[in-house]
Amino acid sequence: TQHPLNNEWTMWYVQPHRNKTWEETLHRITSFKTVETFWSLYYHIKRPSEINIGCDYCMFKTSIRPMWEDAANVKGGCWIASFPKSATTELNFYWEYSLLSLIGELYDHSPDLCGAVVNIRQNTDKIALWTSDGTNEEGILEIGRQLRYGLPTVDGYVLQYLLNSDRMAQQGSNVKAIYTL
Ligand code: M7G
Repeated sequence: TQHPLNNEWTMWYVQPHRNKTWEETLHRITSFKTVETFWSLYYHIKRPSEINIGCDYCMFKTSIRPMWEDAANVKGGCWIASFPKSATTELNFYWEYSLLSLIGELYDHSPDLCGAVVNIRQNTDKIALWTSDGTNEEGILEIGRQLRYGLPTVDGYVLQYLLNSDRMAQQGSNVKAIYTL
């Protein structure tokens, strides 16, 4: 027997390519809606620390595209945690924790959640959980507090909530967090 999830989810992969727009580099891997199909996908693909620099994984509710422009994201934002390149165990663990908290609907405000993204980059890797309502302070903070439990307790780790509209408008430059935990 299969154990149904509350939502159907889709896993995506971003592989940068110099002759393509960002949207063209976004590839859908597969969708799943049971605990068993989640785990068979998860064990089949590489851990975040094993994928190439410049690449991302995204896991979003199937109805939501993993981009700022989607109707579910345009007024939302995300909690972002950064990991030094040496922290591969922490990165992989936190990615797993984030995915399980999404599919398991761990939060009172789970309906606000859209998905999760891991960015593998040259200097610092990042994991972000995207929520749909950047004005729902109570929901954002409840989700942020739960997310803190999965982060290493050593200093240097902070969670910052950024609005997607600010990230869209200020590409490249430093976007100011509206909440920090
Ligand atoms: P990033 O991959 O989120 O993080 O954004 P990084 O700065 O650490 O690499 C890199 C670039 O990808 C952005 O400046 C955009 O040009 C493009 N990009 C990323 N996202 C998530 C989006 C998106 O949702 N929509 C669009 N149009 N471009 C995006």
